[in-house]
Amino acid sequence: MAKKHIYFNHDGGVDDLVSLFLLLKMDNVELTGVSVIPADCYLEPAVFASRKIIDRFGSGGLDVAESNSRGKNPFPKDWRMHAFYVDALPILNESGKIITPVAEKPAHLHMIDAIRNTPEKTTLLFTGPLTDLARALDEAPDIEEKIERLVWMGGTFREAGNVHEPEHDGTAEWNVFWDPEAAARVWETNIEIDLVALESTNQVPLTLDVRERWAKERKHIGVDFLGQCYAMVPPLVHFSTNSTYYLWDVLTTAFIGKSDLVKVQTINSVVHTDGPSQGRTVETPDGRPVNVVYDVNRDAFFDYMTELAKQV
Ligand code: AGV
Ligand code: CA
Repeated sequence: MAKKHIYFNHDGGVDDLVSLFLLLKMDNVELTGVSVIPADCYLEPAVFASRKIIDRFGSGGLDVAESNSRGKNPFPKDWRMHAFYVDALPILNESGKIITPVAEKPAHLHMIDAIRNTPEKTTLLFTGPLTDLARALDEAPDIEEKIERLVWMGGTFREAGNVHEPEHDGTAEWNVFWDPEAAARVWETNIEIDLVALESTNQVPLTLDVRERWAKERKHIGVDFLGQCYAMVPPLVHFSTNSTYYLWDVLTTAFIGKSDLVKVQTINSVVHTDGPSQGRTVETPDGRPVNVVYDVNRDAFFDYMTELAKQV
């Protein structure tokens, strides 16, 4: 089987870190690099957790790059704390040592090297803001032709986003809102973009039945890890609130490993970079095309991620 070459840039949330774990378990994926941007996380615990996940569940050969990018609109502190909880899980600290090193270069330069040093084209998986990609493209425009595609969790084409902040109208999704200019920069390129937007993830909230399933199957160490991680964040019970957790990034990652879990449609769009709608992605006939996931086989998705977790 020809493996896909994946470079993964994430922002240390529970679902970002679970995504890293699952990528390491996909037999059709070769990870060529991992980097962490301090958007929906604090950098230090997110990098520690990433290195420990690679140690525990990977097969070596990777380092983890730290991003020095800064966003325009910071994430809420409560959410950024999640990386500390994952980093502290006993299963990641059993060995008492960390082997996977921190890369010498910052994330955007690390990614340029990884793309240039991989003979095949690289698929980029981004589950946080696009800042490091925008910077890499400015620094090394030559990498564009070696990018197979960008698979990104970001945006929404509905009225209601998930940003509920002063001076904003609520139409944006957080990964765009953190750095709208970066998304707009990537929109200017000819890179093929597959988008998991908020409407794509509405069918995969964290629910109690999913938690129960992972609890029942916790004899598998990887399934127990899923259960421990998703014990940290609030599920959908009666109605969706601002803190309700969806499997945003995990769906995006599953799309890489098994694209027939979802249906995709092409939408032409632009990114708003200023004012009360900053970070909003809007459909417009003369906008740039993106392939948006609009339907998910929910049961097959949860089966897939749970089976991957049993591969430990
Ligand atoms: O907007 C979704 C993005 C995803 O990349 N993140 C979380 C996922 O990693 C931001 C976010 C939105 N709502 C959240 C978020 C919440 N309730 N808790 C934590 N992060
Ligand atoms: Ca994320």
